[in-house]
Amino acid sequence: MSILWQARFYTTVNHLRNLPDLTVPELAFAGRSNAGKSTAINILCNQKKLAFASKTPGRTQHINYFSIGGAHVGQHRKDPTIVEEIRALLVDLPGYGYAEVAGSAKNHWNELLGSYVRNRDQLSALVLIMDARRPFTDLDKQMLEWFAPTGRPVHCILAKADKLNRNDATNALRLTRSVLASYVDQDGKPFPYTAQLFSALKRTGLEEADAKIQQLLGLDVLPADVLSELQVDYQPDADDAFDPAYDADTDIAADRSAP
Ligand SMILES: Nc1nc2c(ncn2[C@@H]2O[C@H](COP(=O)(O)OP(=O)(O)OP(=O)(O)O)[C@@H](O)[C@H]2O)c(=O)[nH]1
Ligand SMILES: [Mg+2]
Repeated sequence: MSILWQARFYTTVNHLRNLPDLTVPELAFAGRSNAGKSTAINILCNQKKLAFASKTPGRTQHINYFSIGGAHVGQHRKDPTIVEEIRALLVDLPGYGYAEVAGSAKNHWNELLGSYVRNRDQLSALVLIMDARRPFTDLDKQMLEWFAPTGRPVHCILAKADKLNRNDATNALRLTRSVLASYVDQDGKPFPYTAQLFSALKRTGLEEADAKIQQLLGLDVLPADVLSELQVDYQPDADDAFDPAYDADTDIAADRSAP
């Protein structure tokens, strides 16, 4: 069982001014419309209808937030989420590149998405979901360009890998990694960018994605309050101090010869 299975719907936002004021780390799923963002969230969180997935592109039109922590797996959905116990937020972003969206709505989305990924302090990492058959469309590159100045990690998920044969899937992954490697900072150091293949249909790449997301959100370590409880309150006294004249061999020999 993954901690992501605890995910619950938290809020939906249509304007940046309404973004939640929690300070916990956020991880956002970005990608073209129909790439498989909502489906990936559902399968990672082991819930059929957490995020709306649909055959109709442009289904996710607002920024949807899901909380991790603050509720248990199997808790009734009418039981309130304990906000103070939320440890992280997953964010399902509206897809971009959907041709049939009217001009003004398209501008609204682009502005919303651009400002969000560039300016959201809590945004610890981006999961960029791309159709494995056509990674790195211009809009995907635009997304990376927006986010790159933050220096924060990006994990690319090549979704719908079931639509490719093994050879083509391997090539898509290789191509993706080489594009990612071309992003370097002023000192020539590569950005923390990673990639993997994924299929919601076949459930391939699920464990890898789950582990990566937990790591990016710091959920793979115990929370600070649990850690501090586990810590033994150890204060070395003077006798414990290291004595440079101490010779372990002599000590052991003396010990052995003792009656
Ligand atoms: N074969 C296959 N189909 C998938 C996979 N992932 C998603 N799909 C299908 O792709 C379609 C779009 O999936 P969504 O998850 O709604 O896509 P989205 O990125 O959230 O789209 P928007 O909300 O429009 O931005 C649905 O019909 C899914 O069933 C996959 O791994 N394999
Ligand atoms: Mg969606």
